[in-house]
Amino acid sequence: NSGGQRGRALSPLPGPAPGPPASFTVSRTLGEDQREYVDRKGIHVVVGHYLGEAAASPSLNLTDELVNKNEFSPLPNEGKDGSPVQIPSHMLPRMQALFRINRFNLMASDRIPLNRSLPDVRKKKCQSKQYPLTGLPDTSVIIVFHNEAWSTLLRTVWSVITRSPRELLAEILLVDDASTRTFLQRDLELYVATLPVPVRVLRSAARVGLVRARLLGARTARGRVLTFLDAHCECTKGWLEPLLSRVAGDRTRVVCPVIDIISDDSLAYVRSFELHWGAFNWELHFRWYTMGGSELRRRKGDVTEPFRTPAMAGGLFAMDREYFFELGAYDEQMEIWGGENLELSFRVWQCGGSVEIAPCSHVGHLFRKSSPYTFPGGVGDVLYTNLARVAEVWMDRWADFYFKFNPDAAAFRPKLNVTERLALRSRLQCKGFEWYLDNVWPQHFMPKDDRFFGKVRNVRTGDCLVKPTGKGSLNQPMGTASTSSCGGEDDLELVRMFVMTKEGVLATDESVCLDAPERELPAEGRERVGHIRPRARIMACSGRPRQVWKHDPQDQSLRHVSSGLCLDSPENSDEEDSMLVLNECNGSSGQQWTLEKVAWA
Ligand code: LR7
Ligand code: MN
Repeated sequence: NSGGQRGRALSPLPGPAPGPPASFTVSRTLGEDQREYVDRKGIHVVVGHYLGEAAASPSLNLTDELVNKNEFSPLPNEGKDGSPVQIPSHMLPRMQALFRINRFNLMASDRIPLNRSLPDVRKKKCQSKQYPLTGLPDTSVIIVFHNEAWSTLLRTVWSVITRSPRELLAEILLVDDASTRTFLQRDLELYVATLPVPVRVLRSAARVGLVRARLLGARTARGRVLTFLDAHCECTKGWLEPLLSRVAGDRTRVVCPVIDIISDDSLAYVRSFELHWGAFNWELHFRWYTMGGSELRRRKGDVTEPFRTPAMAGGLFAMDREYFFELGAYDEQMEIWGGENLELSFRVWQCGGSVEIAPCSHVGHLFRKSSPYTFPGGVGDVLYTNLARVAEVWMDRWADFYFKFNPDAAAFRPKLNVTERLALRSRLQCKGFEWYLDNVWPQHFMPKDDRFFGKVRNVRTGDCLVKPTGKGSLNQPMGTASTSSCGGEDDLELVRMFVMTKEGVLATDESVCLDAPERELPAEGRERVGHIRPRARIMACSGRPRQVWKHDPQDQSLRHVSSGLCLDSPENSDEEDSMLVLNECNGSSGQQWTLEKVAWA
């Protein structure tokens, strides 16, 4: 045996090559070959110097040897303190080829020591905060994986070991969801046996997906708290104590760390904004939203204080073990990936608990732009069935809304069997989704009886408002769609749907609002000419007066309250064709807007 050909050849991985897939939006170009993308969780990711479009290059036969754990030995200073890895230029072709295996820079990861150092990214106040260990429950850390790379998996484990107080760490459970890579078999077990804390490897014989894999771990866990992590995380200093102390204070709290970014390109550790909270859009895709002004001011008192979040990202959280099971654990009928984070979030909130983010706890997660693994049954079918289950069980009338506007998911509705989950919901006497919206997410932009939902159409042009998508979807001029495309009753495109609240906020999904500058008087000596008229833009909803509009059902004007100007689709707008601007109100048809209700449930 020449030593080269160990094992069978794996078939090339399906799906797109690295680099941004079509569904990603380039939000800005940073330099020659650096671009920033918004990934599928709405997080900004910089795709940098190593990988440009060029990375979509060489095809490679993925043999077992290639996906081996150790083609490159770690270098002591590589990735130190979370710094980006430098790859010598002669290795770039190899690096790009290896990227395809896990959809992140495997060569970079393999060159970083498994126990690399990371910066202490916490706020000063967090660093000095005391957490008396005697009062804290211990935890089992549960990490599920399917064909994870050796270096990322073991770096996750090492970061837990080196940065958790030993007395709080009952054990680490590695749950193998039917991986096929050989190094994750015996090699892994031999390796973990040498570690200074109990690490158990549990195996699922068949691919069960992350929900049932986590359940497998949870059922054998011995710690009082379950702490879940993805298999490509790095915990930073002091990550565990804030989570456990919140659970200790109230067992019905489900506590998430701040999720920092490990670059899929350079493996750099990038601290992310602490004051993000999670929710979702009209398609039930998880999204991050930024904490608003009043909450920010309230928090000035104590920046270490955990804050409530309507939803969790899903992968990283701590929860009391007994409470986890009392509350119905997970929906076992959920497959592979997706939806379980919303299901758990709704269930916790609606059934009496809370979900929160502890800003003093920081854990890095390696964000990828696409999944490296297979989705038995097809990615769409898997995700939509899971989401359909979430809607059907927890969302009441808003399930009808979801299915009406998401036909891909609606196709699965008749086939769902959610009897057991509905029984759980009534046994636990959980509150309804309206309660959730009103109390847990008062800033939400879901349709409701107290607000308008539908299309906003200009009388002169017949065009209707359309949410700008793609390229950096915020801070863009509000778009319009032509009469023909925003058609009639059967046009159910979500980009053309808007809500208008009692307060006069005109919003679309993902918490983006129609916005315009406060009255902008022309600078002295300057004429108020066409192109300096304030444009109507789409901005993150802020609750500020400049986002307040008033629609007059009589003259059909849509008035920008703080400036007194009217939203206008002016006739003579040659170069700014189809631009919406603010003008002095004049009653012209370009300033008339009809609010066309669309039934949603
Ligand atoms: O069939 C599978 N079996 C598995 O064991 C599929 C996946 N997995 C494992 C996988 O190896 C990984 O450890 O499950 C974990 C999550 O899968 P990823 O890392 O491919 O998914 P992700 O990071 O895109 O997933 C996010 O959304 C998922 C929805 O089901 C889960 O909730 C993930 O835990 C979640 N990750 C995070 O929340 C990290 C921060 C992301 C953000 C924002
Ligand atoms: Mn992940």
